Amino acid sequence: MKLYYATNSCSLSPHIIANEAGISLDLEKVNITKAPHLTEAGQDFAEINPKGYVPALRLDDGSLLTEGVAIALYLADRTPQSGLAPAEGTPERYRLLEWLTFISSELHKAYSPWLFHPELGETAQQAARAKIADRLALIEKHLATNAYLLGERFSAADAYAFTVIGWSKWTRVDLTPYPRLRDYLQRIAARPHVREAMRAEGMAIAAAA
Ligand SMILES: N[C@@H](CCC(=O)N[C@@H](CS)C(=O)NCC(=O)O)C(=O)O
Repeated sequence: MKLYYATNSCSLSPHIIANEAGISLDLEKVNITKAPHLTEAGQDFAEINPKGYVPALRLDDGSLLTEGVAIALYLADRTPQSGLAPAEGTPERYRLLEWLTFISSELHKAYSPWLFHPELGETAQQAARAKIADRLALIEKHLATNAYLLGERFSAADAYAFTVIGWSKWTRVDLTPYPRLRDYLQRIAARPHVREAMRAEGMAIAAAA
């Protein structure tokens, strides 16, 4: 399988999940900062994924799977023993879907594109920051009684949350009101498979908070 990724982007999440699941991926970097987005092999990424964004996963049958949540579940389900995704039909599975959806629609898409494009204006950015603050407060509360989003065990949702909330340092989202969240991010940042994914993508290995 090959993961199309961009450094410092949401594609870190499936990369972490693959590492944690013991799945070895081929990696191809995409430059999403310039149009057209070119892969490191020089191909226009739109020819590979017409949606134009990462992550995208080339499966072993040659087909392409897109959307971070779908890719996260696909990878986690390859190794049920990893505990990254509870089994289908269990109550915990729906909790995982609940968290993945929350991170995707309420956090990921509040940080991005709004906080990465100053040209969108200070009013839009302040509105995005206010929404993000409310949502981080919910996670902070959850972490009062849970080590991870699904309870005591690291799951695919934590890989995604770590990736997205990790953007706070570049987007002026203040994490000081959330001590448990900062501790959670640091615990995840210390995981060997997380460090390995970050290193492979050329990211700075440092505490996320
Ligand atoms: N709905 C997609 C969104 C993915 C997304 O926003 N990817 C960003 C990086 S975090 C990207 O590749 N942006 C480049 C672009 O939109 O041109 C998903 O959840 O996977």
